[in-house]
Amino acid sequence: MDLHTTSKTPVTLLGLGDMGTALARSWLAAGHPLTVWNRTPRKAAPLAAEGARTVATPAEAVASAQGPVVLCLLDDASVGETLDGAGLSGKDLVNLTTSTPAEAQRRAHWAEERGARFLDGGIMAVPPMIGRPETGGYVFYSGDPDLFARHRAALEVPAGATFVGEDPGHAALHDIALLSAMTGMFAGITHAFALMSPEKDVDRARFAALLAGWLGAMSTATHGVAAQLESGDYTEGVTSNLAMMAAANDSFLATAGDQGVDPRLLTPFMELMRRRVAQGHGDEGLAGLVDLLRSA
Ligand code: FVH
Repeated sequence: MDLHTTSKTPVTLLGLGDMGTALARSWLAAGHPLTVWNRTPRKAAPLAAEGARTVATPAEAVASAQGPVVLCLLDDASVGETLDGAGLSGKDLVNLTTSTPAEAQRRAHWAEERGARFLDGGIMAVPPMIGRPETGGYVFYSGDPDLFARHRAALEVPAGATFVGEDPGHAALHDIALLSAMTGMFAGITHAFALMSPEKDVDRARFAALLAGWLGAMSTATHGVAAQLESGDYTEGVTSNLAMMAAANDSFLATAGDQGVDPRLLTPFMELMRRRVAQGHGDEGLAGLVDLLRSA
């Protein structure tokens, strides 16, 4: 595509793995001039056939960039290797590579030292969700707010864009917080199916639908925790208090034993609840457990 025949922001993309390729296709489909580079060049060939311009080196890609230089690589180390030797002065870097908050902060500082503007991103989507707004996928961004504003339209092509602050580590922190919560949910799902699995007369698909509905309904607990942490009153709005929940844990453990299920995915959280109740906070909701975790 001729860069001068479209008003769409030209995008440069380094990294054509599963996610990078999905991002590339969304920009091409939306008519953005796209320049791509990948360490293994053969992965760029299908995109070249679809209209992308391919270049031989990251330095060449960055040098010719007239819009955001998006990185979607394996990890922070591969970002450093890829950009080593590229002339970054005056360039707009948007790093969608999964990083820790500390890595993102260091990378932002590293980029600024080299004269580049920097935005970090945490992708809350899997490749099939890219370019499909109806799936609800989005990307957390943090770092330079002017850079986000300047390239927002292009960045919203693959998935929604949610800016979470000027601290470049905040996108990664939001990303990892959500994924950590997901890990806890997956642990619960695993335990629930283990409890049910000896029962040959239980329809798994029906149980799965019941479980999904229940998890969805319970997920609104997030708002109660936020309100309690904000007000400092951990009894605010409590409908199911810790003492009641901790007492019910005995039934959960007994049932796990009866069904031959190892309770290890639940017991650390139950122990936290027990400690908070023992400290005299049985009338609270979940917010006090946040304090317990932070003081561990
Ligand atoms: N795929 C997913 O479901 C998740 C969804 C949430 C966000 N992640 C993160 O996105 C980054 C890229 O993920 P990906 O799915 O594209 O990953 P791969 O398919 O494994 O591709 C990795 C690309 O990185 C290149 N690469 C690896 N090491 C180096 C290096 N030292 N120097 C230069 N490039 C490197 C690799 O190149 P090649 O192997 O094809 O030559 C791929 O382009 C990632 O941070 C996820 O956590 C995806």
